[in-house]
Amino acid sequence: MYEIQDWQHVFKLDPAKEISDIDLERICESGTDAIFIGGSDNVTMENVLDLMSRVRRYPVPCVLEISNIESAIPGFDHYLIPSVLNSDNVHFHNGMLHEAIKQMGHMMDYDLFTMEGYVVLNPESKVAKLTRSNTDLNHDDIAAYADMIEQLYGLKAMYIEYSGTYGDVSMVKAAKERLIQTRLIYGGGIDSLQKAREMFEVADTIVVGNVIYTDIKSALQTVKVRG
Ligand code: 1GP
Repeated sequence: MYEIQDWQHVFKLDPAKEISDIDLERICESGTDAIFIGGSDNVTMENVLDLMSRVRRYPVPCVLEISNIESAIPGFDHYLIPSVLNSDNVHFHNGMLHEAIKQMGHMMDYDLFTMEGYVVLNPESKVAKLTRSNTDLNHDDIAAYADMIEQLYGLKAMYIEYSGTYGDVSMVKAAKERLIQTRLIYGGGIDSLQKAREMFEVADTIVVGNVIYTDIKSALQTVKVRG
């Protein structure tokens, strides 16, 4: 069983981006807790399958963060389903999920799936534009989303997504203060050990993405946050 409670540090690989075998080996053998595979655009069955089979050579949990139905393929250790709560488009709350269950529910092992209550906060990110997220939120807004996710939806994970930029620590704190059992996952702009440490002081899990492709050495340094 792969439990999100066990994950402190995660690398997120984008199937639409190139990564050499040597860099992939460094990432997979870095001591990180899991590899997430996910992205906002150009995510296809082919590139997800290709990346999954390459990551599979290493004994690290391989997790698909589902971006679209087409690329939701079997073979992963775990699946994360983002529900973007500050999107104005119901498709990104539950529409895609409803369609997926209609098509594939009969063969889904629900124990392998975890829903993430997503809140997207970088207005310039692809994910914010794609999902038409309202990123103009204050501390009360994010705290209310945290309560909604844990107290009402009862989700195991809240994901604060600043993809592409380093986030406002005080916003992450405002969410964390409301959460009791729900795990707080933070991703966005972590490109150094110092930033990794700062966010990991607040969040339960940190996700490191883009810097893998721009500065692999700094990416590898971030794993040191793990206890
Ligand atoms: C993206 O949250 C992840 O979904 C990580 O963000 O790519 O900015 O590291 P970065």
